Amino acid sequence: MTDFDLVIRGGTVAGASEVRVCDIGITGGRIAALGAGLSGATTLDARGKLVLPGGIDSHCHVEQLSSMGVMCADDFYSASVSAAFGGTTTIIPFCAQHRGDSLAVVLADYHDKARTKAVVDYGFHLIIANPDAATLDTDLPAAIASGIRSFKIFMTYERMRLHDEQILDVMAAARRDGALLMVHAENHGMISWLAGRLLKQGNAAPRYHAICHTRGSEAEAIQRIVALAELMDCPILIVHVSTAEGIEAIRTARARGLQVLGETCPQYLFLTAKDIDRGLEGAMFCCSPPPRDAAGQEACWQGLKDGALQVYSSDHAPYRFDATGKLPKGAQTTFKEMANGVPGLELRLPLLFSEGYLKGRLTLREFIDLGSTRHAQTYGIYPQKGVIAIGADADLAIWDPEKRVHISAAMLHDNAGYTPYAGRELTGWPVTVLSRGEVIVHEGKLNAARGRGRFLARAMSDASRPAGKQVPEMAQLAEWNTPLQL
Ligand code: DUC
Ligand code: ZN
Ligand code: ZN
Repeated sequence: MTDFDLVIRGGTVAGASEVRVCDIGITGGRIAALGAGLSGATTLDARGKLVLPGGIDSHCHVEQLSSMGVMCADDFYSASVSAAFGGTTTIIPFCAQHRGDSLAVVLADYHDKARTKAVVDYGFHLIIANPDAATLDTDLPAAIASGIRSFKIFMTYERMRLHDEQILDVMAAARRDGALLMVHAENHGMISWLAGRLLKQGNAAPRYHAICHTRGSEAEAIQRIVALAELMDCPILIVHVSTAEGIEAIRTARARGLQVLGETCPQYLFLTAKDIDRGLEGAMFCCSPPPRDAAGQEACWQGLKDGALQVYSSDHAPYRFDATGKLPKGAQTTFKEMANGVPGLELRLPLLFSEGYLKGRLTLREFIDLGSTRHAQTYGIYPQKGVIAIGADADLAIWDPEKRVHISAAMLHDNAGYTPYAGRELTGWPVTVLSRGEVIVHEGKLNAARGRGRFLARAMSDASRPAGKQVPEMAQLAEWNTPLQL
């Protein structure tokens, strides 16, 4: 007589409140017991290994068309397989509206694409580039009610950016419907002015990308979006923060009691602008914002440590180093024409485990929080995901903390064809990965049917609850009994 479908035996298990050696009993895809001497129909030996919540990557681009019309190299199959091999069991990619698109049509299309291909569970964020009445008053509330409780807007990119009044409209909608607003914060004018001048003078190599996207452009945009959010009392999360100045702006806003969250990504911890300065090949390291310098990396580590930055995501944006992606005009491609973004779904957690946890920059709990738990809490899927606790989905990554891995593009499962982290030696690897109790990766082999991943309808999270702070002018309106209709 066995008590559970599966027992994971004798691993060092990071539960919600303590790390201890125990068995995990799994039944019906959920964690049913934590204890000693459990018996299961099948047993998985985890002695000497760490059993951690599966990772959650809440910022990745999958089967998404860029604003320049370039399709990224991964579809929902390759991206989710790559995620699984890197210990990530939930992804939240974007469903991207472009100008002129109907949000409802675009969303139906992303559902179709993901449903038949994803091998891990997934949610969606929206990208809003066309904040017209149909979008804000009809399609957006419907999408939010269907469990898509976050959306991203851009302050830069010619074809994506919203101006300040549009941003205020979007904030009003987010607040009204209980969604979290994610913001790509860079000052468009500074970037495009510099790019125009540089290109005119014949400076077109990838390295000029990092010059145009100045530190100040990130800091200015974060300060501006914080001011707009304060006017609306609208919670915001600044994605892919890369600079000390930007992090400081978030810290200051948080110290004032504003609901401002931040995210950083591997490229800001492990790459610098020097990586871009290698001729045309530098395109493989180009993303927006760009990697900075050692001081910027240090600021990002500090931000992760002290809570200015809540989550660590990949911003996986895979484009091949050829005419289908980075180089639409071959060697003649200017830095303004390259597809923006770097791959990182699979290496996100191994990089942080090896260089963050094992090197003593982060505790094990911080590693788990930054790579999994906080994503679940922030985006409304906690405690179904992001925690090892009774009743939670058995989404688990079993890490061999001593396994040494030499990184190469060939060992990875995405379609980018390169990795910015090639040649590094990492320690620690997720050798077995479970999704809802099914072993989907074990010792380098995939055992997951296409389309087994399920859509996650997410709940409103505390992160998207307004702080309840009114600016004096709004308070005055309320006093006059003329509150604004949002
Ligand atoms: N920057 C973005 O804003 N999105 C995708 C990739 C990138 O570099
Ligand atoms: Zn962005
Ligand atoms: Zn992105």
